[in-house]
Amino acid sequence: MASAATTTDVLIVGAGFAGMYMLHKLRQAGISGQVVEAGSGVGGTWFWNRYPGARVDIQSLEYSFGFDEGLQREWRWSERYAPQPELLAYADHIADHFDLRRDIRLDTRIAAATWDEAAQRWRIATDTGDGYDCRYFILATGCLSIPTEVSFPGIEDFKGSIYRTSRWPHEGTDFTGQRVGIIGTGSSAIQSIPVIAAQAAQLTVFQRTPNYSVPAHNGPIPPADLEAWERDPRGYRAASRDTVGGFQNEARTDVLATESSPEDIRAELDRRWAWGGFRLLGAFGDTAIDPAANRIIQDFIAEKIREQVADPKVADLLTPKQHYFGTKRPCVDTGYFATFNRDNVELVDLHAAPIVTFNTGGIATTARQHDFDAMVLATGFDAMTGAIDRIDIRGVGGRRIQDHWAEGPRTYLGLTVAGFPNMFTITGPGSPSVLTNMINSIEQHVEWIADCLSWLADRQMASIEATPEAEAAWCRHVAEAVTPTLLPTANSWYMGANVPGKPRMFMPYAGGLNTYTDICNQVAAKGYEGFTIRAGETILSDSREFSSHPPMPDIPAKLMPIIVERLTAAGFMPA
Ligand code: NA7
Repeated sequence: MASAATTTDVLIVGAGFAGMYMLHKLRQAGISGQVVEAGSGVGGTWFWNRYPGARVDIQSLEYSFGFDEGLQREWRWSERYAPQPELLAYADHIADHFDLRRDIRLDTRIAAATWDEAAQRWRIATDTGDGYDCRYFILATGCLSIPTEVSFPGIEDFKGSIYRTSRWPHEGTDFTGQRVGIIGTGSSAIQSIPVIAAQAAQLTVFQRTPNYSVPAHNGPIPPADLEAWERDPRGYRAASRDTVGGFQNEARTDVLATESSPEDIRAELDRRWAWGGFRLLGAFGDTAIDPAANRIIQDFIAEKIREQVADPKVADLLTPKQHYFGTKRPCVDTGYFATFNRDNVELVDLHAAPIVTFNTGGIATTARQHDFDAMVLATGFDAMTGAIDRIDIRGVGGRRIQDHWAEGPRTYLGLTVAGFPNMFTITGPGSPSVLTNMINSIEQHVEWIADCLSWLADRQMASIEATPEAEAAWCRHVAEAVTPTLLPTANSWYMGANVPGKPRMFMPYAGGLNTYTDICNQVAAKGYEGFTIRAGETILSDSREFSSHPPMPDIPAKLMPIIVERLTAAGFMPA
């Protein structure tokens, strides 16, 4: 393979926002990069997820890059929450504006990557038979790129059309006059159901688990936000990045729902509901930890569902009861619940009537036959690890990433993996990623990686590798950060719970983007502590420890007993 391989400093997998910004940032540092992308266009998530109603769930003013003044000034979003075509246009604009396409190869998958210890380089193989020889290997593969391989008995017999939300046809679909069925009630389904219902003759929604959804109240960008942004775009972005979630949320960590009066709670939740989107998450400091506080928000949302859905039985079925609010990423909708008031929409509760089989006409549940012209599968993703462990990645000594991650993904800082030198993950497991505004997390990762590679180049170093000790300490910290919260209690894709056989482990870092950024900066400032850095026989640094722990947050006294109990039970504090 070596003779057929193209040489580059850095091979980047994926031409979504992460891969494109990485390429641009490396070029600025004088480092050559090549992006390889499986799709036939750039845009990642926004290239693939073209289902009707697809749009971002973070306000576009914040879900956009801040690294370039010109880009910021010339791009204007048409709505608070941009729709998929506009997000894809933004991705294309970035590719053109920064002249990235000449180093992006489309329609090509990376099949394998092998670390050559002697040369301290990665040997990369594509699915077209050629390859790359590179110093650094960067996985910008996205957290929600690989659809779950759900399969239903008899699905191959179905005579109608089958669509996956995550692989929607580029030419679009026309459901006019059709009977459509949709499986799933996650974010993709909740966004597409109102749009499909408005077009199709009949829409049947097969629901296994109801989800919390808050209204987007989409429309023009709120004037106050636009003014604040226009006054000081840099300051606006910095304020977004200096938050737990990477977006401005008016978080009130010191106000507890369980200590507030019913009138104050109501006023605050009503205000946030009217504003829309994720702002509900920041209302009180105890809802992510204390079940009693979470219950208050659950009851509030249940009431909002009852207000929107005319049939009390349907409203009850649509009300989540099996997980706490916020333990799965809440959905942000436009008219979802009210869609169930339409005469042409039916809700099927899969707990009461499970699917027995697909057949030529449609779906047979234990209750009856449902006939369809088209089926939509909105059944989710093999999140966070799916796109990485489908590549045959072999590190030091030929160790496979799948083996290293057999009990769940292990990383140092969510950026690197022990035994896999010079390999970086952007928004990988162990980083805040999917708990945040992804664009801000991407910016932070790309900038940290580019700084690291420049630092190594300045010192003429050939490789950087997380030590097993630092990786173990980081994994422990990731587990410790989430343990006090309710997050691990849900069967979420954060936990790997939606993929049969996937290890159950909370994958993203729940300590907050702001805290995480501080930790990463401290690690770099200490000369990349927790890494072995070398060129051939020369070892520049071999600091095994990871000592850059965050300061203890200010925790309201009332929550301390719950937190201590959970940390003790999990072995993080002595009994
Ligand atoms: P999600 O949120 O993982 O939703 C998948 C949905 O599909 C969910 O309602 C699942 O029910 C349902 N599902 C999955 N498999 C089945 C089977 N076999 N039978 C019936 N129902 C099934 O994926 P999305 O694409 O909607 O959203 C992913 C993220 O993208 C989202 O969080 C946003 O951040 C953007 P379950 O809950 O497992 O009972």
